[in-house]
Order: sequence, then structure tokens, then C-alpha cells
Amino acid sequence: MKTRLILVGGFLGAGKTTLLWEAAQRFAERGLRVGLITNDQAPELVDTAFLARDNVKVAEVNGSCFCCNFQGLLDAVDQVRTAADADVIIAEPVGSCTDLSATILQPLKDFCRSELVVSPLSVMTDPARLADILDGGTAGLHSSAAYIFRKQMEEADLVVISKSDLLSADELEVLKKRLAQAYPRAEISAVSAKTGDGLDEWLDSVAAQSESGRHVAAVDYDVYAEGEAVLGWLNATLALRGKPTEWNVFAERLLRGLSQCFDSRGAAVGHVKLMLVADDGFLIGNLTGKGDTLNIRGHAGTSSSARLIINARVQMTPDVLEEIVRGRVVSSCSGDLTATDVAWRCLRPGRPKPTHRYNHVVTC
Ligand SMILES: Nc1nc2c(ncn2[C@@H]2O[C@H](COP(=O)(O)OP(=O)(O)OP(=O)(O)O)[C@@H](O)[C@H]2O)c(=O)[nH]1
Ligand SMILES: [Mg+2]
Repeated sequence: MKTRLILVGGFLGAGKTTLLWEAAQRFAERGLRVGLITNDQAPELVDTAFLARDNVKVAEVNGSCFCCNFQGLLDAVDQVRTAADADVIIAEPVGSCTDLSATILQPLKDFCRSELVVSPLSVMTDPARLADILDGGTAGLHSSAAYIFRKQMEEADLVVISKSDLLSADELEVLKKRLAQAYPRAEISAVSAKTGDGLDEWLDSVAAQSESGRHVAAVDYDVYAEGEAVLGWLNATLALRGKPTEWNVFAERLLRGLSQCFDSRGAAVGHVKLMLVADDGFLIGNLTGKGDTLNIRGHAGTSSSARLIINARVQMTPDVLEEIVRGRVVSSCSGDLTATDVAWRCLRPGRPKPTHRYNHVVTC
């Protein structure tokens, strides 16, 4: 039997991983076996640690995006198909990636038609960023990063406005209308992974349809490469040990301190996320823009040791990003804790060089 593959793209912090988790639960409730695939420029992912915590089968493609490591994506599909005997696989590409229709969906339709049914390309968008882009702004981002955001919308089969709980019904309708005017090819829907609104409709839509990659966008790879290269990229895992510490207070202090450093430098935040795991539980912390986007979920209790994963994508050079994160970790430990590196990677994403690029739509 064919496995259904659902790709959920969208800019950094749009809500992809949160949706993947909720979708996996709902598909399981419908009696389907689900596998998930995460993707990043480097290992040590908050997303993988978050998604894999409850026996959900997750494969990770790291070191390169799906488009530049197409074989890595195929291997990951095989891995979760085998491990989970999956009916449905949901894959989350890197948030700074675009041109997925040309570099992933068309080759998948071409090579894997006997094993996979590929669902329409869903592209999630944070409503606040989207509103600013539709106003002709850059959502606080470098103009080339905003170009990536717009290209993601342009190539989508289905644009999914995320975090709909943050909008009134009227605001949502206005945003949908403006989106439809700006990107008339895409179907439009809205979800709140937080309240569950729109989730079943989105699941029904991607689970029923197979017309994927209906459009290939023209993409200027010089601008695309610049849009990725303006981001410093940091993935770190640290072991924290010392006096008993209330971890939610620690995480809030760390994220607040980082946010103040970035804001004072005028450095746009793509997404800073952390996961802290202690004996009594875990927490997830996110920053998807300025300080008012700071969000901490879960409770990690009070104890004297924890494991901390930090993934930061911020508009600054990787060395400055590293210096800021190291500095804020040390000051958040405030002499009561020591932080030891388990893994530490800091990089500037390289120019995207897709394994395949189709400039036409493959018909199934
Ligand atoms: N209010 C609200 N917040 C949400 C919702 N879905 C996600 N978020 C928040 O959005 C932030 C980013 O969520 P993620 O799911 O990690 O976003 P992502 O697109 O996977 O981010 P990257 O992997 O970095 O590209 C977190 O603070 C989430 O709690 C939602 O439905 N409502
Ligand atoms: Mg994610």
C-alpha cells in the first residue's frame, strides 16, 4: 500500500512542529500509523527531541535541507516507513527553505509514484508576519529573507494561516481575503494548534487530495542564498548542574536576556527555541520575534541537573550569535550552575544547491 507524504513548510517559527505534533495525535486517533521527519542544517534539534518524546517515530535529516539532500529525505521516508509501518508521514523542511515544489515535490512525484502519494504542499504562515508582508513590509526581516517568505507563499498549494487563536474572526477573514488577492493560486485555510480550530479541516484536506506541487515558482537563487546567509544558525546541547534550580524561572531568564540582547542590536529573530529536560519534566521555550513573542510551555520542576538544547536562528553573524548565547547562558546560571557543552555548532547556511530542480510540473 502507498504511504501518504505530507510536507509542511513555512517560515521559521510559523508553527510547523506544533502542528506536526497535533496532527500526529489526530491521525493516530483516526487509526492511522504516523511517522514524522524533521530537517535542519545541523544536528541537535529541539524539534526532534520534542516530537520523539512519546514513542512517535521520528527520522531526522540534518546537515543539509531536504532539497540539497534529496537522498537523505528518501532514506528518512524509508526509515519511518519501516519503523512505524507508516500510513502517513509528515515532514517539516527547514523554515528558511523555499522552492520545495521544484526541488522536492516534482522529483518525488517523478521517482516515487509507486510507493508514495504526495499531498498538497502546505505552507504555514504566522499571521503577524504575513500581515506585515502583505502591507509591503519585510516583517522585520532582511529584504532577502522576506523574499524567501514571499516565495514560500507563491509556491504553496495550500497556505495555512497558523495561530488563528491570536486573531478575531473578523481579522482572520480580512487576512484571508488579502492573502487570496496576493496569492490567488493557493487554497487558504487557518488553524490553531493551540485550540484545535481548523485542524480537522486541514487534516481532511491534505489526507484526501493528491494534487501536489501544482505550481513551480521562479526563484532567484542569489537572493535566496543571501536570505539564508544573513541568519546566524546555532544548535547547542548543554548539561546544567549545580544548586537546585527552578527550571522554568531559569529558562525565562535565559530567553528574556537573549531577547534583550537581540533587540538592543536591532537583530531580527527568525526563531530561538529551547528544550530543557530535567528529572521531573520538560519545558519548551520560544522566541519568534521581539520580547512579546516569548513563550514557555511545560514544567521542568526544580532539581540540580538538566539537559538544555538551544536552537537559534537570528539575523547576525554566527560568531556574534555564539558570543551572545554563551554570555547569556553563563549569566543565567548566576554562579549557581555550571553549563558544560555536550554539542555545539554555529554556522552560516551555505548557498542552496538542490539535488534536483524541475522547472515543470510533473503530472501523476
Ligand atoms: N498562539 C499560538 N501559538 C502557536 C500556535 N502554534 C504554534 N505556536 C507557537 O509558535 C512558536 C513556534 O512554533 P513551532 O511549532 O516551533 O514553529 P516552527 O515553524 O516549527 O519553527 P521552526 O522549526 O524554527 O521553523 C511557539 O512559541 C509555539 O508555541 C498556535 O496555534 N497558537
Ligand atoms: Mg519546527
